[in-house]
Amino acid sequence: AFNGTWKVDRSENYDKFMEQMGINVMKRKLAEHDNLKMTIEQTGDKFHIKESSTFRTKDIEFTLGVQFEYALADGTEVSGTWELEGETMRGRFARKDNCKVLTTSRTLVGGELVQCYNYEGVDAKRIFKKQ
Ligand code: MYR
Repeated sequence: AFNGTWKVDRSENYDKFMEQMGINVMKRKLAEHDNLKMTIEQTGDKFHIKESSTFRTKDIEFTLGVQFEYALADGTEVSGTWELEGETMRGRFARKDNCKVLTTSRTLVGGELVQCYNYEGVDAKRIFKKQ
């Protein structure tokens, strides 16, 4: 159901979330307009995601429930897993630099893909439209 190409349409509280992550104001301004696009290809419990933004293009592969490493666009390295809970993908990732946990989820709401983020008490959302 997540398969397809998703382009970010709007964000909620994303600036505050990035601030909590320790990202400086200049990078935050650029990140607000990153034109993030994700092409998601799910085959069974395996996912292949092609991520592209004004920062980079990146290929990500993971299996549900299996730990993997990922570097955020600002270089912050995290390690964790995605799980499927009903129709919702739930991710739990620990930063390698401080061991603090970032949780995230992906769910489909009215034809849009809603990705929620939480880090140290701050929640944000990014909402994607299918291309
Ligand atoms: C993926 O499924 O796209 C790869 C794994 C995602 C890991 C967690 C993503 C959190 C991204 C937060 C961006 C925050 C920038 C401060």
